[in-house]
Amino acid sequence: MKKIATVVVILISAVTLFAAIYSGQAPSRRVVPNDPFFRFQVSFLNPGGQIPIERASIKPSPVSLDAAAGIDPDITRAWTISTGSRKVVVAVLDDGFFYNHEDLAGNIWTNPGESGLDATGHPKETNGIDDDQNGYVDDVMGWDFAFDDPDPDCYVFDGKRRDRIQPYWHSIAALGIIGARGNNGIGVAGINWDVSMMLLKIGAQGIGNGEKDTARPGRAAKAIRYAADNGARVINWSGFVSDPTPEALAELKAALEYAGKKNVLLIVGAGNNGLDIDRPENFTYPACFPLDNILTVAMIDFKGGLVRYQAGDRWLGSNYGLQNVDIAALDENFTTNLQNGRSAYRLGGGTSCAGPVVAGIAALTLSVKPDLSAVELKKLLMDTATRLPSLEGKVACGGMVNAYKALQAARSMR
Ligand SMILES: [Ca+2]
Ligand SMILES: [Ca+2]
Ligand SMILES: [Ca+2]
Repeated sequence: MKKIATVVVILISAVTLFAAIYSGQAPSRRVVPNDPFFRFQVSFLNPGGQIPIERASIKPSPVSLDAAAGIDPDITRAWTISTGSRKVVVAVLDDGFFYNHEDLAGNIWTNPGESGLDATGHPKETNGIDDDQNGYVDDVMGWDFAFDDPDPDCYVFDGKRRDRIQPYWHSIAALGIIGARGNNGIGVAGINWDVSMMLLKIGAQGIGNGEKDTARPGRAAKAIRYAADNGARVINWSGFVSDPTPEALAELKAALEYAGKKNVLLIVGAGNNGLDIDRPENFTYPACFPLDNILTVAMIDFKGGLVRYQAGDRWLGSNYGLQNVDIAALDENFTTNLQNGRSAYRLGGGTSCAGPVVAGIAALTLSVKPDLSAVELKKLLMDTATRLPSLEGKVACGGMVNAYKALQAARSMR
């Protein structure tokens, strides 16, 4: 209990701390950060009812969410236990990153072997030497597996050069949900106020020029091996490979098995097609590999239902499957974005945003108990999930991720 008291005292000096009393429950504490847009982060703290929020920080457009109180991952109570650690490394696989974002830059991973000065006084990150001999030259924040260079930036490719910033919300949202700097008076709070996010770029707009991107599984496999070899414990990949060859699938699966041996847990979104991905005709990868170091995430709405919506004459929504989908999380997250080349914030959704919620909570759990194995971490997250009737028979644990319960469980194992 001593450790808890210390954490709480430190937090009191840093943030607003107040007691909330629920009927029939003991008073419980919540930590609310000072980030100005935290008030729109209903996916972290859902008061229920009709909730007015904005869709974006630039050109605000109000939207009203119809919510049921308590449908959230209880992150504000989890923060009484931990707000994260720079020691926990989360690798993010995506198609290019805006790492200079005002609310992300402080939580980007720095490769210790490629930072500081070399023997001749030159910065290791730009000296053209593979200082840590990991096979990658000047890989200070990760790697660009699309262009095979050390800069995992978010530029479009016109066939010859990279010259225009890509307004690509997907990767920026994933980073912000997992680890936007918290309680810094800027923007939003990530699930981890402090964390190290390794940037692994596996594709870019323009690659393949509209043809099938057959090299994507190979790039992803390399990125997964890189993450496992360079200290990541969690990988977030809000994506899938389309129409892979059997050889490409085997290569990808082997990389994930390798990562599993190094205790790396892959968090992946279940996909947004509204399909039962236990049916072989709907299999999607990496979500459907039968590996115990993969955690596949469905998306739920603010009333606790599996997301389902009509698009034209088709029904879309969260993919599901008792075998291949493990847990659920809220998908609509107000988080970091890039707009007109500048740091911005907006509402993002889809299983691409539900996945990072679980990845963020996995990292937060490791900040409390770093020596959990990948399998133990997956089991802990599933065992502590909040059961919801809508998820029975749809996802393996029948529940939505619960950060507070996960961190309590991790703490009790210390
Ligand atoms: Ca290197
Ligand atoms: Ca170097
Ligand atoms: Ca912030």
